[in-house]
Amino acid sequence: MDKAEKFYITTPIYYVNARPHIGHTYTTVVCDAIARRKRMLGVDTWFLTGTDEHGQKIERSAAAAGCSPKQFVDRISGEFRALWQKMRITNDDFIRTTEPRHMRGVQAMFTRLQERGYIYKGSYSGQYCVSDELYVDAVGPGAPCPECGRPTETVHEENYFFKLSAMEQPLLKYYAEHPDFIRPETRRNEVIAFVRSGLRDLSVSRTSFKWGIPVPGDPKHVIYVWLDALTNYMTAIGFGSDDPKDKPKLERYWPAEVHMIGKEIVRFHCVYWPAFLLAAELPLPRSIIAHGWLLFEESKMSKSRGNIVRSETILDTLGQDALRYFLLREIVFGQDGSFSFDALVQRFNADLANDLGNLSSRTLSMIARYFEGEVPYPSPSQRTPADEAIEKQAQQTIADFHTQFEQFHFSRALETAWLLVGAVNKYIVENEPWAVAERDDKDSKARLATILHTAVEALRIVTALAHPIIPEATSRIWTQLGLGEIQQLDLRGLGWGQIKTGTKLGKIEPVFPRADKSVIERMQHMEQERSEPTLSPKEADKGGAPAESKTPETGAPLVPDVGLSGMPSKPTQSSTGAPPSAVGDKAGASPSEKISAEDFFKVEMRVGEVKVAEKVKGADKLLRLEIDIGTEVRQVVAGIAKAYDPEKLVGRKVVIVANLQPRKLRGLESNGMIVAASLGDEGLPVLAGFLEDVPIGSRLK
Ligand code: ME8
Repeated sequence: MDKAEKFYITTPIYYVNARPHIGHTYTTVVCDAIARRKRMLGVDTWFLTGTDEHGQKIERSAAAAGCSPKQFVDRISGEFRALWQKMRITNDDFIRTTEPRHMRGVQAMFTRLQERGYIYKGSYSGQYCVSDELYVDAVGPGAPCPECGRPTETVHEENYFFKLSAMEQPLLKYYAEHPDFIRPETRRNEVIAFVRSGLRDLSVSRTSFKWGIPVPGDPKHVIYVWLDALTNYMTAIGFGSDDPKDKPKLERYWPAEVHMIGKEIVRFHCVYWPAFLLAAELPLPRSIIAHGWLLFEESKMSKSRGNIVRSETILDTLGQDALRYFLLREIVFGQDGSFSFDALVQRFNADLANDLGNLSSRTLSMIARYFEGEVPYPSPSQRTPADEAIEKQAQQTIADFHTQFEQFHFSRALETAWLLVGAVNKYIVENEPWAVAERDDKDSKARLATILHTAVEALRIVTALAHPIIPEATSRIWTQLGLGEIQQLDLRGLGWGQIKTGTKLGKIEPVFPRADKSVIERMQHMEQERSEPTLSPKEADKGGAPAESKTPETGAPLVPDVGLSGMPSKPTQSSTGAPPSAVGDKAGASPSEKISAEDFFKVEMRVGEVKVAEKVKGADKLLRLEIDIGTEVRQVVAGIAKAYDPEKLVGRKVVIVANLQPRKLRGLESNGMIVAASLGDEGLPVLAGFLEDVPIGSRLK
């Protein structure tokens, strides 16, 4: 490999409207593993991640949390950064789109496009999806976004436009000439079909909100968030900087070799970004790699669906290697894959604790016991076909692992490495070194040395290959092998027979203590505890979310059960999801039990508007509602079907308790409760409402 070779890899910059979850961790860990391996191959590597902090969505999330956008973005961006530090992610830089270096660079990009005649002023009238920050082809207020299905908003604005239509042919030409630009193939085909179907000019400025980067010379406008966000890949390495010190970095690392993204942002990266760069006469990234989604409870893990799992829960129980190994081994890269705590623990126990953990501890402890902790000399006269087979397999493993990893087949690469682990464990069992050690003759001693040498060599090779994926455990095994710091290892020369006879082993300790079943419950419990209420400014200042009070048995928040429909929180509610009883009756908190104002303030009630309402099959009391609460659209399953026709509810404002943990009713996730009075013995629900017009998202206090 050429010493001058360089490699620049990026993750998407994550929105700060949601706290990090293992979906974000997935992309970051994949990039981290790639970057670590590249460095081990002697490649000059630059790895960038960061946070995307502008736009209406963020502005609204901050308003909903009752704090300034700045306070809001500082807090959540800090959480991303802290998580990557806790996980020892090896990013070389962390870019925030609110940093001056970035803002300057985006303005420079805007000006560059303007100077080349690709930006003009016009007016836009149409639908906009705030959640995707996307102008969409949809008709009429509230029409669903074709990308995500959420209601769109109508905008009429004087805007700056980018001549995307002019880039149609240049883009198609570029895709044709660079078959590896978009991967995998399915995404490439989708993108080509999309561009072929025709591109319309793109509005690249907004005047309806302020939280963004001002258009140079026309500060009434802020620059479209995607033009802002995509440019991070260049501003982070010095684009737009006047400082001559930044120039070599930009020249060295741009264009990036890999932009790693999730499949939902392919259009922005594979159409808009290359179009901006072609128009700006700047080099395009070498490849955009789109992976699939991490699913939890059968749908994409995301804040709006309320089905997220936090990395911290796994880090604090099984450790980072368990999470990293799971993500790369269990999820077939490029496809969607499911996360479950059961599967995580199963993988951990089977592959790490049993297979690798056993190979390491039995091999090293036998060398300690029979050879005073020094790697023994393998006697050529004592080599058998079994030793040769292991050596051959190890050499093949190195070659295959590299090829598979380079092609982003992480799961297959790990499978290849673990086949070797399995083969060596079997070899040890079949060759019974413990029985050979019982025999007190010279040949037996030489045979024992050969067996353990074969085992330790294979262990060394697997440890080296697996290091970018499970850095902590492999560093420890490396030290136990007496080989010092694994970071010093150059993967380029990895081959059989390199461990020196007489190498003194380090202190032997177990690397992966087996996890018992209780770990699953512990993780599930931790997830419930960590479920996130929206931050108030006070909490944002404190740097943490308040712990919710919980009933000890159910883990449900201690919300007085006062006519809340939709998400039963008390065991007294029927399994059909019937509405809870009225104020102060048998199902609710006794009226004499007072709660503090502080407890009350923990309940986040918001005004929402029903966008979709429909009956739930097989449940005569339940309706499935989609309610827009300003920052997002929530699915709520409410026990109000006996009192309300679904058609009449659409467009109606309701009050929802927004910070309840999600629950499943009839297999549907319910993400909040609707506030209603509950009348008579039957508890007939009557929805709470307002006489005055109240904006969506307003908080009740
Ligand atoms: O889209 N499964 O930010 P974002 C797999 N700011 N990957 C997931 C995931 C899941 N369930 N959830 C999130 C944005 N991701 C923009 C990007 S880039 C110039 C601007 C990962 O916070 C995945 O990489 O919504 C996905 O593309 C990204 O997080 C979206 O992060």
